[in-house]
Amino acid sequence: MRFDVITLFPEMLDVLSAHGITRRAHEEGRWTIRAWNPRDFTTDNHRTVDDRPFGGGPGMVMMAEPLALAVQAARSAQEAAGVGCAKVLAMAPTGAPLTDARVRAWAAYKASGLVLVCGRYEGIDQRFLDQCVDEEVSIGDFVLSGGEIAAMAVIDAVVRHLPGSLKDASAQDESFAQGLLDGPYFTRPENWRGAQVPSPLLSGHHAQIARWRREQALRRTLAYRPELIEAARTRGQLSRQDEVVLKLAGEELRQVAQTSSEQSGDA
Ligand code: 6GU
Repeated sequence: MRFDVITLFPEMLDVLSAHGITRRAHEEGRWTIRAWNPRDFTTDNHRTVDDRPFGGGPGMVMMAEPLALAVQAARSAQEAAGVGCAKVLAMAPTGAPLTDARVRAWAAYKASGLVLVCGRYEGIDQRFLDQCVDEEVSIGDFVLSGGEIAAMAVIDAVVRHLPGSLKDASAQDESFAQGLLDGPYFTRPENWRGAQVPSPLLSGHHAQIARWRREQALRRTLAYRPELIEAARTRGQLSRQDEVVLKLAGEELRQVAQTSSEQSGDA
């Protein structure tokens, strides 16, 4: 897979090919990356890429033309290399949330190219987004100083799903693959500073281990991401036994919430 990234800070992208799973997959030729600097597509002496927003307000806006020329150059380079451009993505906190489903959909374009546009400053001229971008992507409800870290998050998540990137079946079980958060993991020693590994994991009894792990995944998801429980329920992915676990876990969570609000002196 080929990634072309439009960024004012091309060096930021180097870490992906330097470490870990993404490095190995890069060395194996599973993906390539090229940066394009919008400054190289300006025509004025100052190489201007941003300007003040019409209508006033703080901050600066990225101009449409240098971005459009950079995207056009990236698309042409992809075509010339024999990889069609599948999608142009723009990274912005105003985008639609990144999800496992979107990541897997993009990874399915494994023989093609993605173009990722990184915003800086307050925003990007809307006309460029309307005319040159297919999808806008946010990696969460917080604001980064630029889209580069978000683009790297997208590339990392996509590369993990390219065939051969992961050694084993880990992508099958990992968090979100089943619509739930993964449960806790433990390794040696069995007793670490007085804390024991939960006994079901030491039982050697596969069905018991699987049941315990399912319960832990349900409990964690209910506590941190209750909307994922509701979604799994709607998809018909929760068994009667799951519902029993969730009922008990929900009561325990309400009990804990009530105890801590009493201790903090709430009504
Ligand atoms: Cl994609 N960009 C920026 N600048 N901030 C973000 C983001 C993206 N996603 C969350 N916050």
